Amino acid sequence: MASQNYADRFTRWAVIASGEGGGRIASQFFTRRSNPGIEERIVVMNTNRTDIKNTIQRLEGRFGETDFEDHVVVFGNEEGAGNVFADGERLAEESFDEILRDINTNMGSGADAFMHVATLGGGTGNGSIPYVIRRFKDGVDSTQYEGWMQDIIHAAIGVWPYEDEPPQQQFNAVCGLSRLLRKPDGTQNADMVLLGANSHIAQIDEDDDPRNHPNDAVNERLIEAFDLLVSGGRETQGVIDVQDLISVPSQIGAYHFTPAVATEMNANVYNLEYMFDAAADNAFVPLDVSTTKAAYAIVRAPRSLAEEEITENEVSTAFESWKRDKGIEAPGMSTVSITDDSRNNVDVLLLLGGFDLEPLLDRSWDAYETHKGRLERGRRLGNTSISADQMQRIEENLNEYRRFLEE
Ligand SMILES: Nc1nc2c(ncn2[C@@H]2O[C@H](COP(=O)(O)OP(=O)(O)OP(=O)(O)O)[C@@H](O)[C@H]2O)c(=O)[nH]1
Ligand SMILES: [Mg+2]
Repeated sequence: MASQNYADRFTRWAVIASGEGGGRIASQFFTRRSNPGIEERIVVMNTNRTDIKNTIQRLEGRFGETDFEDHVVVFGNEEGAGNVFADGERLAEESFDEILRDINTNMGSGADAFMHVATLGGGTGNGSIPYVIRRFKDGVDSTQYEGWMQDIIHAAIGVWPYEDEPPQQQFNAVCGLSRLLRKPDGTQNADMVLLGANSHIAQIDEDDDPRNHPNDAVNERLIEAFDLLVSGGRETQGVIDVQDLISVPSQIGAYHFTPAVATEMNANVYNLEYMFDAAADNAFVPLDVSTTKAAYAIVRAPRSLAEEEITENEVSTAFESWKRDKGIEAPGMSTVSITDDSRNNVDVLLLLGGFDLEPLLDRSWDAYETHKGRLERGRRLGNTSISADQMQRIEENLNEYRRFLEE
């Protein structure tokens, strides 16, 4: 990539959101003046026209007119998937050609990496996103689509339901995680799966305005983490690009991550190791940090600091020593991303990967079993039934992925 212009040296990310929650998370991109690394490459899919309309109205009521509407893709001829992921998947399957075409027309001259966004508690986002990723990974028709469409990196953000949500939502989440990680045949699906749990993210800052819905703070934090991730792949001294994030984790078969973020840390007060600690305390899912199998750190600092105290070397040394201190034996990298912010504040994103999933799944497993039992007893919930064989593969794929983590 030697002779390209400045913009071409960044990873060209695209955001593909599906479902109501996914759409609301992605809607924040339309409230900003610019989206570095993403530009106009945003698609918000839904099966439910009313959901989309509400999201747009709510957004424009707060921020004025946006061009959200130009990025909307409605698929399927049913109003929503009624919390049944098998329905969401079927609708995406039926409309896959249109979805692909609409994605294509929203991508300008192409993209290098997709960030797929879905909540895992519902039917539309959860049903369609793992399916769309799988179809891309299996290869889209090369006679119909441009070269860039064949060879994209697929990362995903999957959002876990609140702890107090009913069994069906928890069941969906467990199945959604399995399907993001693995195709039905047991091979790898997404190149990287970023997890965040609603209850966990919502309690990060107890100063949140209680008049707001906790989703608002959660959605903002998710986008903040994504912004930091994108910033790590920009023209800095050392760069962590998406290729770096996916290659080692995929090789070791542990490619789920969670972001852990600390922002606006005053560099005159705190040292880097303290900042890493603060970030790790704000991980987006419950986890035992010492079980991390791959770890990345992206430190965003104003130029003046990056040249003096927060250099690539300092960050790398501090990160290695922080990992040792936490008992983390994991490959990974660190980088400094520079802002032209005049304040002395530093933002830190840790991407912690391959950690033991037990603390997260523990909260949902009983509910998962409860709902699975209802399905097995033949209670029809939704139009599409999940066959016993499909169900078994979904569960076995997740169990096998977890067994692999223990090795
Ligand atoms: N973080 C976050 N979670 C949300 C938001 N909206 C809904 N959720 C969660 O998402 C799950 C429900 O999924 P939805 O996104 O509403 O469902 P959907 O993808 O539209 O699918 P259907 O409505 O079943 O067609 C629940 O676990 C909610 O707690 C949101 O704006 N932010
Ligand atoms: Mg919905």
